[in-house]
Amino acid sequence: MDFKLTEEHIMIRDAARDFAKQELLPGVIERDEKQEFPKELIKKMGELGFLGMMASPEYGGGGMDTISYVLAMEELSKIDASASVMVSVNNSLVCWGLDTFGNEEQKKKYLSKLTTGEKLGAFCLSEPEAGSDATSQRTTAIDKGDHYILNGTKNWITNGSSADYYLVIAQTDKEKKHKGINAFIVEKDFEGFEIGPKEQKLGIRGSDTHSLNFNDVKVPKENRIGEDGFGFKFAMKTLSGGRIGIAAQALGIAAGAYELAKDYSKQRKAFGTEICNHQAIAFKLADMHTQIEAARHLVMKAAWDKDQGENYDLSGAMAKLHASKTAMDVTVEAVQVHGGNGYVKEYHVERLMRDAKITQIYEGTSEIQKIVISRSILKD
Ligand code: COS
Repeated sequence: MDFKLTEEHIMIRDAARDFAKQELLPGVIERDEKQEFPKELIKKMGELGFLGMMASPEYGGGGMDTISYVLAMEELSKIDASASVMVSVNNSLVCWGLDTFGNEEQKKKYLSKLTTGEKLGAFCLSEPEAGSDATSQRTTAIDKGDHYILNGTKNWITNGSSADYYLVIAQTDKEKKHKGINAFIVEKDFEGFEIGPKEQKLGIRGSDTHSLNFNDVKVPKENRIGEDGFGFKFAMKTLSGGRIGIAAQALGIAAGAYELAKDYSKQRKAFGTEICNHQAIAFKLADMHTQIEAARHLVMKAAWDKDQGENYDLSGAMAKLHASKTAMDVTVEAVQVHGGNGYVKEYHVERLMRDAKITQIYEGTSEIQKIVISRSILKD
């Protein structure tokens, strides 16, 4: 066993850390308040290679391993989880999905633009009545020979209005249940595609989340991903990797809040000494650090499994379950360590606490992760 990072990993982690401090930290409070994220920042992330880290170099990707990706995700998430969710969706769901299951034409036409930040992607599975119960897709894709006609609504879509290309899951043949589901690439300007209102959210407020409507949207057959009926497997396989990215995001939120709390405790004085000298605070920091280290090991193990070609459904689900709980626990404690200052925006920890909650919900709730974990351990 070797717990050491390679020099290349350290370089990537440090580059992400510098970018987050220099480019994401200024304005992070205002972006959260206004619920916006400037296009130029997305472009910059693309130019620096953060949007297509693991994708094949022949399509403009960085060709990096999953360890590099989670290291970058952790660093970006310490500062701005709204930026990191855009990075995560574009990398693990959209680029990875297309790189792994798309055909040559789809990769040339779409992937090569998504890896560089020229275009941004979104992943559209959830519906008003199909969140956790993902097989119950109501959006339909009727086969019309050389094209499909899409009708329906998708909900809570990250990058909802800022994306250019949307991977959309829809039901082609209801009789066949999940085996009758397909995945499609939909372009923003396809006729009948409509972006619904922006959600007003508790956290990750900089990232734009929308519902989407499909009204007789004509999608060419060449935009279907994989064989007919492959859509549900496509979604499940893609989400398995996505969960590692979200676990890394949760880890970063926790680590960011912990670092702020530790620094604060060394400066703030009460009862004649820095508050870190009080066991009440020191023990909180000890618990936070231990939980974060455990989460980091689970995240790294899941990333390593993926890089080694091992099955990562179980390790990814465990990483997400534990890291997202850690993000909640640690951010709540970080606010407590900051006392009254923790409750105001300029100290950042209240935002991290609000951002943490979504990691227990999206890309499979904690309860869904427990389904995946329990099924996996009980099948042997
Ligand atoms: N990789 C490949 N295939 C998978 C898979 C995975 N990780 N997980 C499930 N499948 C396949 C199964 O093998 C099965 O195919 P076969 O019938 O050919 O064997 C098919 O998918 C259906 O699986 P299953 O019967 O287990 O479906 P369930 O309805 O019981 O649901 C869960 C399984 C709960 C795990 C799934 O619905 C899920 O992950 N839901 C959460 C979705 C989600 O993350 N939503 C958030 C949206 S993104 S913000």
